[in-house]
Amino acid sequence: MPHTLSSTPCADGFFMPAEFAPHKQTWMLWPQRPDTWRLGAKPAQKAFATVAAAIARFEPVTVGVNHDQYANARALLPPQVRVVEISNNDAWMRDCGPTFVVNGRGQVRGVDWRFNAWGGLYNGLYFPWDLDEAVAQKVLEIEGLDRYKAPLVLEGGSIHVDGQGTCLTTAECLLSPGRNPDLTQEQIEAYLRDYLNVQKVLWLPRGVYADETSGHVDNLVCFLRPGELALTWTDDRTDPQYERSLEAYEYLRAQTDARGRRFTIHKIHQPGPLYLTAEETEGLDQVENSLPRRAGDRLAASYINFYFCNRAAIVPTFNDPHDAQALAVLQRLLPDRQVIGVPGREILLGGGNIHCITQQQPLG
Ligand code: KQY
Repeated sequence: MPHTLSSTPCADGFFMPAEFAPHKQTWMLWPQRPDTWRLGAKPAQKAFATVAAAIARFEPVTVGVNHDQYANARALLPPQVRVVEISNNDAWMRDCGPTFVVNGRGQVRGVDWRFNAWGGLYNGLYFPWDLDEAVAQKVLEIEGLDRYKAPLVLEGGSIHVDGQGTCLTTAECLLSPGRNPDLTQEQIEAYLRDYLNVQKVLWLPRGVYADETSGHVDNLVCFLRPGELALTWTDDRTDPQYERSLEAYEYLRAQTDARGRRFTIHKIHQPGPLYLTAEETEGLDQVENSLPRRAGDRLAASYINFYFCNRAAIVPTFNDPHDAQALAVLQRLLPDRQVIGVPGREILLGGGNIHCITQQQPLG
C-alpha cells in the first residue's frame, strides 16, 4: 500500500530524472472547461487525442478524465490509451500532476507539490482549483507509489532538470507573489534541492512574453541532453520576446551546470508572433473568476514546449512558416529520436502546449 512519507527525496536517495531518460508511461488529463477551451472543448479534445495517439506509438499513455467525460474521451482516444476517472478543474497534467523521482535501485516515488492555479487569489487563472490539487495524489495511488508532500506551491512546467544535478527555473515564476510569498529565494531553492535532489539551481530572469503562467521555464528553454539546451528565439529586435530570449541566452552563457560544464545553446526561432482571433474568443464561455481572453491577445507560442517520449519528441506546430525549420533543427539535434510535429494551436489557445499537458513517469 502506498504511503505519504515525511522525509524528502534527497534524504532518501531519490532524484528527478531528465525527461529524456526512459519512461514507463505518459500521463495526461482531458480538456473540458468551456472558458479555457473554445466550442465546448471539441477542437481541444481532438488536439489532445492526436497528442495522445502520437505518444502512444512509443510508450503507454494514461488519460485522466472527469466522470461526465469518460464515455466521450474513451470514444475519441485510441484503444491502446488507458482512460481513468480523475476529477480535475482543467487539463494541465504537467502542472498539477506529480513529479516522479527514482533511486538507483529501480524504485519510483512521487512528489506532490501544492497547486494554486498559477497564482492563487493573487493572479491565478481560475477558482476553484481543489480538484487539480488532488490529481497528483490520485495518480500516485493508481500506480501504488509512495508520495512526498512538498510544502511549496510549484507547477511542473516551472522546472526542468538534466538528471545530473542541475535545475532550470525562472525568477519571474517561482518568486511571483501568487506562489510562495512568505518564502525567500534561498528557502525556495532549498526546497528544490530537497525535493528534486539537485545540486545547482539556475534562476533565469524571465519566461516567454505574455505567458499566463508568470513565465514557466518549459516554454522558454529545455535540456536536449546534459550540457545542451534549446532556447526559443526571435531575430526581430522589436518583438517583446527579443529582450527576454537575449537575456536568457546571456545568462545561460555565463553559467555552468552542476558538473561544471558550460552550456551549448541552440536557438529555435519562435512561430508568428501569433494572436488570438475574434472567432476563437467568440467560442469561449465567459465564466466568473477565470482569466478573460480577448481578440488580439498575444499567444505565448514556442516550439520549446515539446515533449520527449521514448525514442521520439512530440513538437507543437502552428501552420506557420517557421514550423519546418523548427522541426528540421530539432531532428538534427536529436538524431536518435523521431521528431514528430503535431498541431498545437488549439492547445496554445488554452495557454500552454504539448509539454504542459503531459507528464512523464520514468522507468524505475
Ligand atoms: O506552461 C505550462 N506548463 C502550462 C500552461 C497552463 C496554462 C493554463 N491556462
